[in-house]
Amino acid sequence: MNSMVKRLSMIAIGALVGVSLASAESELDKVMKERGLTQQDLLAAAKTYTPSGGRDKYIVFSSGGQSGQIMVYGVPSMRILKYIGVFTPEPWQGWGYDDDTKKILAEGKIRGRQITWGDTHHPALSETNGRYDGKWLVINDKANPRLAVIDLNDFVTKQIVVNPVFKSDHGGAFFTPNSNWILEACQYAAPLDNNWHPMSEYKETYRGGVTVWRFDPKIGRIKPKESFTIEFPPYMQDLSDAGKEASFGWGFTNSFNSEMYTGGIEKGLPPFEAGCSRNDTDFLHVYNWKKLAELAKDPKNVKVINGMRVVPIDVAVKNNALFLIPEPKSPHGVDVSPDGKYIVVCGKLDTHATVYSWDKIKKAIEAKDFVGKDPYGIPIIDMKKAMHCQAELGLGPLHNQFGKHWKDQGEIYTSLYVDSQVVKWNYLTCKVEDRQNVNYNIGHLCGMEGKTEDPQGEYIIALNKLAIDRFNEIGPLHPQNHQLIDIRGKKMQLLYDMPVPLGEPHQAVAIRASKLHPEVRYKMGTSPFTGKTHVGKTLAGQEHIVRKGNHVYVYGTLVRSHINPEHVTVNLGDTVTFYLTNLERAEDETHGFTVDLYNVHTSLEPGKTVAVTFKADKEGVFPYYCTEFCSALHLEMMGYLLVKDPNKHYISAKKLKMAKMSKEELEKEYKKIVATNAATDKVIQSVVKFLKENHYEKYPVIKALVEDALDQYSKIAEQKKKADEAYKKGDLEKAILFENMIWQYMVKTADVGIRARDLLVKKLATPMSEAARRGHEAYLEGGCNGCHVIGKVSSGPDLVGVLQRHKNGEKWVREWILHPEKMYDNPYIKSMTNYFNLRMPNQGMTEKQVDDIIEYLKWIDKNANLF
Ligand code: K7E
Ligand code: CUA
Repeated sequence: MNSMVKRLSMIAIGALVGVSLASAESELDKVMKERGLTQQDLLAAAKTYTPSGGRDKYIVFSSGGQSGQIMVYGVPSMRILKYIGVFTPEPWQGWGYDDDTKKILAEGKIRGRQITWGDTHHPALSETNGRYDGKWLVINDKANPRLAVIDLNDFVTKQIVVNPVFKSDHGGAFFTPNSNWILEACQYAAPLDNNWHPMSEYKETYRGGVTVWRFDPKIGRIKPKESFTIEFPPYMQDLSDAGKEASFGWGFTNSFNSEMYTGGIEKGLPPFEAGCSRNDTDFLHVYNWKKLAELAKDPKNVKVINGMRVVPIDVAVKNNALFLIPEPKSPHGVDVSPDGKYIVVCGKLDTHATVYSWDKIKKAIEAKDFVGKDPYGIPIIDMKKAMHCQAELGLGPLHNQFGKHWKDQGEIYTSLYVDSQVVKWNYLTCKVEDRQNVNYNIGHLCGMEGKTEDPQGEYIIALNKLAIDRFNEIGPLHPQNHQLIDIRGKKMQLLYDMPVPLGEPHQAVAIRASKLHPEVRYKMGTSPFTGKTHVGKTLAGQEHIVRKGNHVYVYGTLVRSHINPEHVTVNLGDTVTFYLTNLERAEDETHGFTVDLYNVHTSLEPGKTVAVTFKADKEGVFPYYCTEFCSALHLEMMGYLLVKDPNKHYISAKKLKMAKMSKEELEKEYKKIVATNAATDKVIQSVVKFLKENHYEKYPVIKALVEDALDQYSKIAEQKKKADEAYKKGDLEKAILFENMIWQYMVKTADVGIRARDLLVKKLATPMSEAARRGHEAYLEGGCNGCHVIGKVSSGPDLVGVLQRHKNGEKWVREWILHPEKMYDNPYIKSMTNYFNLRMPNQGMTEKQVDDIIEYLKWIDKNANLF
C-alpha cells in the first residue's frame, strides 16, 4: 500500500470508528477486503465523507426536471438538503395546499388555466459584478414558458411569471452580470399571438425570440411591465448566455432548425429529426439587448402582443442590434468565458466545440463585414471570420463549465453526451488535456461557480441522464446519476455517484456555502410570500373565532404542544378560514396543520403565519392536528372541527354514567403533581444558576437555547394562577389539569435547558482525549447513566471523585466494573447496596472499555467544578 494513501485513509477511518491507529489498520484492511474496496476508493471516501455534524463547502441548486421543483444538495458530501416546491405542489412544505402558496402557484396560470406540473431546466443564481451574491435563484419551466424566483433568504419560491408570447422556453434563465435583466429564449417556434395559423404559413406566422425580463435585485422580483421580447425567426432557439465584461450588453442564443422544417411524419414526410439537421450549420443569434431595451421604450419600436412589448426583427436589424453567425449543426450549449471575450458553442451532431472571438465578431459588425442576409433580412457574419479556434472533443458535446485557471490556461470542461465523457481542454489553444468517463449520457455539467466571472475549480458534477447498472434495481424507471469529479489534480478523479430520484436534473449551479445567509426564523406573524405581516397574524391570548355571514375565520396559534383553539364548530356549507401563526422562536420548531378530509396542509416554520381556506361541505367530526413530530406531546397537538347541518334535528345520545374519583383521591393526585412540579422546578433552578454563573450569554447558540427555555418557563405563571384559582373554587379536576400543563412547560424548559447546559459544559471543559471520548461512549452504551448522574447522587452514587475515594482508585474501579460480583460481600459495598437498594451489575465491559472509562472519569474529575 502506498504509504501516503495508507496514512491518510487510516486517519480518516480511524477517526470515523474511533479506534487507535494500530487497530484501525487491521480493521481497515478487513473492511476493504469485505467490501472489495481499493485504495482509490478509500481516497475518494476520504475526500467526500463528511463526519456527523460536518458542513459542505458548496451548495448545489439542481433543477428537478419533470418534478417541476428544485433540489438542493451539498458538495463534496452529495447529501440532499432540500426540495424546493416551485411549479408543482409539494405537500411537506404545504406548497399548493394552503391559501398563500396556492396564490403563488396561481401566478403561473397560463391563459386562465392552472398548470400543476413543470419541466424545470436551467437554474440561475443572481450576480453582482458577475459573481454570485447568494440572494436569488431563478428557474425556467420549459413545458409551459414560465420563470420562478426563489428567495435564498428562506429557500422559498416567491414569484412565478408567465411568458405571454412563447409556447415553450428552453434557453432560460440567464442573469446579466448585475442581475438587472434575465434572458429567456423561446424553444419551439409558434405564433406569438396565440391564435391558430396553419403549418403551411410557418415561415410567415411562426416565430421564436428572446424575452429580456427586467429584474429588481433589491426586492427580488421580475417586473413584467418593464420587460420586452426580441422577435426572432422560427429557427427553434435553444440555450443562451448573457455577455459579460468585454461583451456586456449582448446576448447569445443558439438555434437548431435554420431549415425551418415543419415535420409531418404521419403524412409520409421525413420526421423533424431528419429535416432539422439537414444543413451543416445553424445560427448563433447575437443581439444587443442593452440597446434594444432603450429602443423598446419608444412605442414606435414595439408591437404589443398579449401585453408584452415585442421588438420586431426589422427594428432590431435597422438599429444594428441583431446578427447571425453560422454554427455547426444542431448546437446545444453556448457559454461565455468569464472575461466575456470568448463564446464557446457545442454542437450535438458535431464532434467539435467552436470558440468564437468577441473581438472578431465586434470587428465584423463594426466593418459591416457580412456574407449575406437570412430570409428575414438579418445580417450574417462569416463563421470563419468570427471563429477563434475549434476543438475536436468527441461525440455529442453539449455544455461547458470554466475552471479556476481559465485565464492563463483556458481551463474548460465539456460534457460529451454520446461518448459519456467529461473532457478537460483549453479554449484558448483548443487542445484536449484529459478525459473522464461517466455513467452514462451526461447532459449538463456543473462546476463550482463555473459560469461566473470567478470560477472556483475543485469539482465538476456530471449530470447524467442514465444510471443503468449503477444502483440497486427499482423497476424500469431508474434514477438519474450525479457524479462528483475531483478536478484539483492533473487528472480528473471520479469520487461519488448520487442517484437522483426526482426528475431529469438538466442543469445545476453551485455556490460557495459561505455566500448564503438564510434566516433561522421569520419575524413573528410574517407571510413569507409577501415578506410582510400576514393579515391573519395572531399572538398568544388573541386567539378567537369570528363569523362574517357564511364565512368563519379562526385566528389560531400553534406552540408546543397545542393548537389554540381546539374546538371549532361551523355550519354545513360555511367557508372556513384558519389563520395560523407559529408562536415558536426556537430554531427548527416547525409545526404542520391539516384537517381530516379537506385536503389542506401547511408547514409553519417558527414565526410564520398562513391561511387555510376550505368549504365545510361535509357534515361530521373532523380532527385537525399538527403534522410535524414537534415534541413529546406532538400527538396531543390536535383539535376538532365540528360541521353541523343547521337544518337537521339531531337526537342526543344518552350519557354514560362514569365512575368518579372521590374528593380525597383528587386531593391526593393534586398534592402529588404539585410536589412533582416543585421538585422539577428545583432542577430547573439549579440548571439556570449554573448557566448564569458560567456566562451562557457569551455563546450565541447556547444563548438561543436558554432564551427558548426561558420562554417556555415564562408561560408557567399564567397556568399557575389558573390552577390556584380552580383549587380555591374547589374544582380539583381543573386544578390538576392546569398543574399538569405547568409540568409540560417545565419538562420543555428542562429539556432545552439541559441541552444548553451540556453544550456549555463542553465549551468550558478541558477537551476530552480520544480515550476519554470513547470511554464516554462506552459509559452511555453500557447504560451506566441509568443509575449514575455525574455531579449528583441519584439511583447510584455520584461518580465525581470516585477515583479519589478509594485507595489505588483506578485499580479499584477497574476491578469493580469488570467483576462486581467478587466484591458484593465487601462491607463498604454491602452498605452502599443497602442504601441504594440496587446492586452494581456486571455490564460485560472489555478491559479496553474499562481503560477508556477510567480516562473519562479522570476527565470528569478535572472538570469537577462544572458538574
Ligand atoms: Cu442540455 Cu434542457 Cu440544458 Cu438538458 S438541456 S442536457
Ligand atoms: Cu406541533 Cu406536532
